[in-house]
Amino acid sequence: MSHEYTFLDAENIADYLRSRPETAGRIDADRIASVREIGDGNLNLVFHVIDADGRGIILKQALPYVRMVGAGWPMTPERAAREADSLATHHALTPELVVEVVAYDPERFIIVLEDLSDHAVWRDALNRSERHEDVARRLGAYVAALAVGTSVLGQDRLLVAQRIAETQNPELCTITEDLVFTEPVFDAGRNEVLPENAQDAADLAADPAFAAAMAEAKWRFMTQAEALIHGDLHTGSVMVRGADGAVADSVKVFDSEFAFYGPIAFDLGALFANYAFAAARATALGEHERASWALGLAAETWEAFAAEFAQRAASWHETRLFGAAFVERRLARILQESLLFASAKMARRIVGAAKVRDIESLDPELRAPAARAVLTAARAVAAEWEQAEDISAFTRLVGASVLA
Ligand code: SR1
Ligand code: MG
Repeated sequence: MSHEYTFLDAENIADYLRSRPETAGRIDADRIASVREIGDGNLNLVFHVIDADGRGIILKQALPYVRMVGAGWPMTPERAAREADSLATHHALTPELVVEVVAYDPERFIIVLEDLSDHAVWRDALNRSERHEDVARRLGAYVAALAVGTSVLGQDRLLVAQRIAETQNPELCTITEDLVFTEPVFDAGRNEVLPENAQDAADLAADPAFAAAMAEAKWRFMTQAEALIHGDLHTGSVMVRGADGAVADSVKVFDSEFAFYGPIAFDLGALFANYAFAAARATALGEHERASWALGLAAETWEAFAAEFAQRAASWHETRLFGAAFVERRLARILQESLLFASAKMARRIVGAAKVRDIESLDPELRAPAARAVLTAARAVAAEWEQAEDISAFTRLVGASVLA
């Protein structure tokens, strides 16, 4: 399908806002004071617009290609519809934890979002060695809310069937299937590592246990339509507000264009992997106590998820077959699958096309050992995920290399 539409820029944004009555109460389009392009992700344009009274708004526009590569990698802008829909769905379930969608424009693939410019991207805060407390716990509760609230556990099964059909996102899922599961094993020409890590990447790709785990992970990702998951829940998809060292006074999840009905554990695994990156960075910088704190976030997220999931079980749709024993078995399976997905996520961000600043912004002499530690952790978790009985398995397997 060809997509021809006008891209937003500093010159046309005021006219655009005037054409969208939903934004009238949020910003004065006739008195725009500043427009700044702030997109730092891999895919889209993002503008922060402020009016003369200091009121702000965010405009996010999907391009018909992958921004980090350019027009050579076409990508459906319909992903913006998936993002607007999933943000609205998740916001309805946990309004305090998800950015608010003000409007969606399906003709120009623009999402108008509440202004969160008083927040910081959590990854950036972590990379500044800051500690915002209670974020990991709230993210566990967020995943549990959408795990129950969008699945047959919390919704009518006919509605779930309809939502599965409406939220298909095959192009974005294919990115994940390729970059996250296949390419760490079979390089498609997009992988890149420091020369010092070339052997580590080769060892990863040649590890039969890792390849077997990636096959299991990819199969589950492609077949387990459990809940409307975020689909890309890394620390760069979370905003935090509050003082360094204090409990965050606000946590907001955003950027869910990869959302689809998939495995609940995929979102948890993404978080666990990103805690491992933060820990590896802290270790590389000699911040050992902070490294333990960062890796310990996995337990905080997991325990909050498990508690919230179990608590919501009391009031879900089917409580006869899906009783206490089912909850216990499901949690045990989700835990193991979270480790499986975390293994994939750790490996892909080190060897694959889209990396993370936690590791990339380290000086090369620190970056190579940090990258090696994460790959060692990915392989250790891939070898043992099916034996994991509690979250301490993740901390132990990852900590052996990432905290050393
Ligand atoms: C081509 S998009 C590359 C990556 O950016 C997003 O954050 C997703 O993780 C995706 O895999
Ligand atoms: Mg993103």
